[in-house]
Amino acid sequence: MSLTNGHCVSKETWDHHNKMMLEPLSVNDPEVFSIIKKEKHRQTYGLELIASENFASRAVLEALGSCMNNKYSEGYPGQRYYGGTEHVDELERLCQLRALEAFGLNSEKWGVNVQPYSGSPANFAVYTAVVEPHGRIMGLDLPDGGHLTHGFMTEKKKISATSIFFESMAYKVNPETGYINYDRLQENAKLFHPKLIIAGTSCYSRNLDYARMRQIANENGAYLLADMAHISGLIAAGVVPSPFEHCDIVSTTTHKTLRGCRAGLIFFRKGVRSIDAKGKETMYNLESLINQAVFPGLQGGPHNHAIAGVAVALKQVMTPEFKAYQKQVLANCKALSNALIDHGYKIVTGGSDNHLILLDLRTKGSDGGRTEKVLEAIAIACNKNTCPGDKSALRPSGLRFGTPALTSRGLIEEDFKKVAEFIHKGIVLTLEVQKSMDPKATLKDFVQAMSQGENFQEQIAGIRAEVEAFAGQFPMPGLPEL
Ligand code: DSN
Repeated sequence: MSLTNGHCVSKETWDHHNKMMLEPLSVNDPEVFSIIKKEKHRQTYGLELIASENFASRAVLEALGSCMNNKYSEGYPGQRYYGGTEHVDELERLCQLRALEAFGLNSEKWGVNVQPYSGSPANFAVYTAVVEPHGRIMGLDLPDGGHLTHGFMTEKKKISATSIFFESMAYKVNPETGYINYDRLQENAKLFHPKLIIAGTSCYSRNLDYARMRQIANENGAYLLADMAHISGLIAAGVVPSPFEHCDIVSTTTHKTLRGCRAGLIFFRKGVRSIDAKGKETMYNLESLINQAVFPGLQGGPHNHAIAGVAVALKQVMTPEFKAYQKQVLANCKALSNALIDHGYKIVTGGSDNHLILLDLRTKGSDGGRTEKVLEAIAIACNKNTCPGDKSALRPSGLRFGTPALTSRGLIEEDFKKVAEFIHKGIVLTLEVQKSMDPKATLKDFVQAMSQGENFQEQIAGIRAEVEAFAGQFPMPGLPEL
């Protein structure tokens, strides 16, 4: 029914609606704006050492926040189920080209799907593409540095969908050395006959032996998937070995060392897969299997704003500045590792080939949960993590630290020595709090003691002020205000 001027709503309400659609966030939703401002403050004045995180550039965030968010485009370039897709087609093709170029791939031999919403859906798409329901998958165990999506299950429960819908058998690291036990993987693969082996990690500081894993995959007629999510930026810059030479499929997220917005990519081989003794060729058919698994198998419309952000990030990846950045990520990681060793800490495997280290607190009589809480209180963000040989995942004894995010803010080796000092102060304080308590006290009791003791609170406030003053000196990439 018309109220005024032929409208079904009042003119005043309609005018307000139209004004609302044009208001900036700060005016339109001060509540969300203020939460984002607080997060920006946390990121700016804290030390971000979570190995999987990074700071996307301003250009990436502008593309992510663009009108590309508004467009539906189920299907692939040139074959969509929606009209008005000429520009998203152009964007998706550009993103595909850049993805291949960024990793030095020949488009005759490799294709790429740029639609996965992130790394977990990308991996699940790969499994559904090439492994039949309840087919067999082998990945590095989560407590040994693998990822949830690589098939994680415990003795009591299948946790990851990968272990629920497929049969999963983990391979492990040697608990003494912290290095992957490839011999055991080879033996077990011969018994388990996997359809797919995953060469990928979430907390492993050493280079993978892709050639060895290829050999094991070949012995079993298995596909070899590299999940390079953590190290894809390092690979693109050529500062760690590339999996492409040895793998059939390579998946990645785009927001870790690759420094884009949150999304996923799946690279797949094209052309000849194998030639038998009589010279008969078997061709790969991964392109159609993987594309169909992503859409319509698992996903609906691609996130075109994310594809825009990824395309921008991939252009940056191909610059000399990005290569310099990745070299610095490695140098900073070594500096952090060495400085912590100098402070008397044990680093799993004794160091790192990449962007992360795992600090083992067992020799200090503490664990990852307690130290993570104190470090958080002094504005240092990191993860608790199991160490090789940990008996329970409920009390992980390590801390995972990564250098990609702070390196994006311009920190160099000398700065990471300072970062190591702050970490050391946090751990010393953790031990002090622990000493004041019953050794069997729970983590909850620990957090209570930490925040109630006046002396502890004072010390936390003092170190936090130092950390904030230090972190605040470094520029923060991204959008100026948000
Ligand atoms: N959860 C991420 C990590 O922190 O390693 C990987 O997806």
